[in-house]
Parts: sequence; C-alpha cells; structure tokens
Amino acid sequence: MYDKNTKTYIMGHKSPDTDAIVSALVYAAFLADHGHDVEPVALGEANNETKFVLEHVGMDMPMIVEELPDGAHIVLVDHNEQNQSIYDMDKHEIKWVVDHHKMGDFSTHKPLHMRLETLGSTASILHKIFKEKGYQPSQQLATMMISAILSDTLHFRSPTTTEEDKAIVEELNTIAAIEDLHEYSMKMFSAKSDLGDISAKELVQIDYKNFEFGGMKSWIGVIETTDPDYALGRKEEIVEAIHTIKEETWLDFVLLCVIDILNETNTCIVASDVEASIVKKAFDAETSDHIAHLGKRVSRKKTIVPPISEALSS
Ligand SMILES: [Mn+2]
Repeated sequence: MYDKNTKTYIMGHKSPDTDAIVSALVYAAFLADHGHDVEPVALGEANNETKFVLEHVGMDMPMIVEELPDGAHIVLVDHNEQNQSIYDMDKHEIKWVVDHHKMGDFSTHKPLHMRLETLGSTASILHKIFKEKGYQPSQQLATMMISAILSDTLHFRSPTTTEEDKAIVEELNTIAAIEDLHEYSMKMFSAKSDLGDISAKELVQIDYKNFEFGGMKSWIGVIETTDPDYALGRKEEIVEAIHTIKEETWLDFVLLCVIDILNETNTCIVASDVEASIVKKAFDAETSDHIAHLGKRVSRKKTIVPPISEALSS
C-alpha cells in the first residue's frame, strides 16, 4: 500500500472544517502506529470549533502548508477536487483517498486506493477502516472522531446523517466516554458561532468550497451557526466583500449560505443578478433585498450543490 520509507502527507481540504483536520490527524496516527512515515498537514487555519475540539483533547494543530515539493506522496481525506486541495495537486503522487463528497475532476498518473462512502463524515469511514484492521483508537482519537461526526452531521440534523453514523458515534463513545453528547455538541457549535472581530471578507471565507459547474467557476460558502442574526446583520458589508472577491478572482458567482444549525434553515446572501438567477434556476427561490430563503437546505454537499450542478449543466 504505502511506501514505508517515503514520507506521506495527509491532508483535508482548504478552508478546513473539523472533519478535514480531525480525519488527517486520526488517519496519520493510525498509519504511524503501523510503521508508516506520515505527516498530517492542513491547507488553512482551523476554525474556532476545531480549535475547541483540539484543545479539549490536547492535540496540536497540524502544520499548515500551501504547497509541497513536486512528486510528494499525498493522501487526500475529506475531499477529492483539485481546486479544494493542495496547490498543483496533479504534480503529486496521490496514494489514497478517503472521502464522502461528490467526485470532481479527479485523475491520476498511477493506480491508487480509494475509499468513498456516502456516510455523514470522513471520520465515520475511518472508523470502518480501523475496525476492519482491528485497530482500537485511543480515547483521544475516539473523542476527535465523534467531534468530526457531530460537526459534519450538525449532531444528526443534517440530511447527510445515516443510521450508520449514529451507531458509530455510540460505538466510539464506549471509548471516548463523553457524558452528554448534546451538551458537548452545543459547546462545539457555540465555539463555531463565536466569530468575534472578523471582517466581512473573512466571513465569506470562513467555510467555502470552489466548484465548477458547466464551465462556471463558483465559490459556495456556508456559515453554520447558532446565531444567524450576526452574519445576516452584516449583509450589506458581506455583499460588498463578495463583489471584491469576484473582482479579484476568476469566479463567475459566489454564494454565502447562513445555516441556522438549531432551526435547520438556510438564508442565502445573494450579491448580484448573476447569483439571483442561479438561485432561481436551482432552487426556484426568489431574491429580495439580497436574501433568498432556501428552506431546510442545510447541507452543502447534499442539498445545496447538487441542484446547482444539475441546473447549470442542463
Ligand atoms: Mn467531511
């Protein structure tokens, strides 16, 4: 499987969330325990939720990298699309992919291992891999994995949640021994919602992914929060920031969806007529005063991206 003598870098996606960081750390720990020379890396700063989780378990943040030497051996967790990954991804040797997203523009020069499943988080897939290999994660790793599952599934509220994810959390918690999962997830979500003194541009960048749909280059951001009024109260500034981002880049459209975790609603900030027509076409939603209500579409991967992809490819 791996070349044990060549260092392998394990990375989650850019604009990392808890699942991206945790999956890289946990998978690296598993491989290191099996004698591999691995290093978890991150393609961006941790968000406040991830910082809370790492602090809670006493784990350091992986090193943040922007690029690696050509030909580096890499493992992608929690993503597979080039524009969500390391700069010049196709110049590296991809050894393994563990992911739960749609397939993007993926191609490689050499054979590789891939493990893709439609579970609620990459950490859930890692749990299955560990079980198959008879590997028992430590309490620290089990707590991190539960955190990633709770984060990605919004504690089982997201439509991406499967019965398997729920069973996996229960099983991992026999090791992690988190007394009150509801209370713990609320602490995670409060940490994530505490955005403090952050610029409007940083708000748009807090959790974004780039996609290409029928030749249109896009940026789809989400803010998962227990306090949607904070971001929505800064709507005018955010619209300005989106215009700036579009001027500075090659993007055709930018959407920012404010996801109310507790009430499971999606209020989308729509910067211009371009975005308004996409929201209309994909969701049949009207835009008024830069706002479109997208109902209970709280999952980018399952209920936001697929309708846009279908609308723009037809
Ligand atoms: Mn994930």
